[in-house]
Amino acid sequence: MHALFSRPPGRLAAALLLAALPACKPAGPGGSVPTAAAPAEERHPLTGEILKVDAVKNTLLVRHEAVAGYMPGMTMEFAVAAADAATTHEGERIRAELVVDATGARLEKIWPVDPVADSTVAAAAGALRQETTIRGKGAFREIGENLPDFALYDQEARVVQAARFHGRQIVLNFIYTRCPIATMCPAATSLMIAVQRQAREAGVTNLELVSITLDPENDTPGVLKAYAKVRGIDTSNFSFLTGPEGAIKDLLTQFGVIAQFEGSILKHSLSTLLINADGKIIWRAEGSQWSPDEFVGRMKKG
Ligand SMILES: [Cu+2]
Repeated sequence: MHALFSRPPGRLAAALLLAALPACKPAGPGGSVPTAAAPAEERHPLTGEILKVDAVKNTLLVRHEAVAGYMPGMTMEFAVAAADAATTHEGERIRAELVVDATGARLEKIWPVDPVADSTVAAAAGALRQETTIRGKGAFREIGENLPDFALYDQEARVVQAARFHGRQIVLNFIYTRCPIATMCPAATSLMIAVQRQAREAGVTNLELVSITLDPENDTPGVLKAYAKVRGIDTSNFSFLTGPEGAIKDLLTQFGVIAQFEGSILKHSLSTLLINADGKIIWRAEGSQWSPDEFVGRMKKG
């Protein structure tokens, strides 16, 4: 009998108890007790220059500008994700989100700041915007039309322009790294990997696989790099691209992909396109039930 009651509370019970604590309210007027505020997470935009990358400790030493309303400019070490430590380099200027919580200060959402790269990406985004507007209802690119021009960042934070793929056959889709639905983006990425392998086996020598993020707000170059690394993806001819939200929206319009946030879940459709070496769209498949043969069979070999 005693054993029943002397058992320590289960983990769940303990968690519930802890969760209930901060909700305790003073009973009434005058009974107000100063409660230690829950260790709130603060987020501030930060810009600065990387002085040192430590890819073992996963830290960046950054000489940063003043963080409005938070701290003056100084040189400070920040924790970062392993992929960010692997993507950034000394001497690089970055913009990031400074996250301060009970565990310390870290940088998230790290983007390179390079005037030349940024102006290339911004100019392409502007042209894409204009073109999408001009095409209006005809923005959607049918089979037989060309790949639109774009400039985005890849998983190494390098600028990638559509022109780079000229003379290459491309399989292109849109995914996002946080997609929780196994039959959607994770399945799409598995299919892309299968296409990559089967095309190689079939003797296709000029294939490029391109996955553009649907969620550029979260999917920075470092996040995309981590996504590829965790899945053991061979990125020698498989690029993960991100960039300005506007440019990605316009590409979605032109490629006929629907994506909309509902709370924190991004509801989206899936399309995969095959573009030939002349930059012409020659095939597309919807959803994630297609077979890699559909694509590999339509590729030029040798
Ligand atoms: Cu998805």
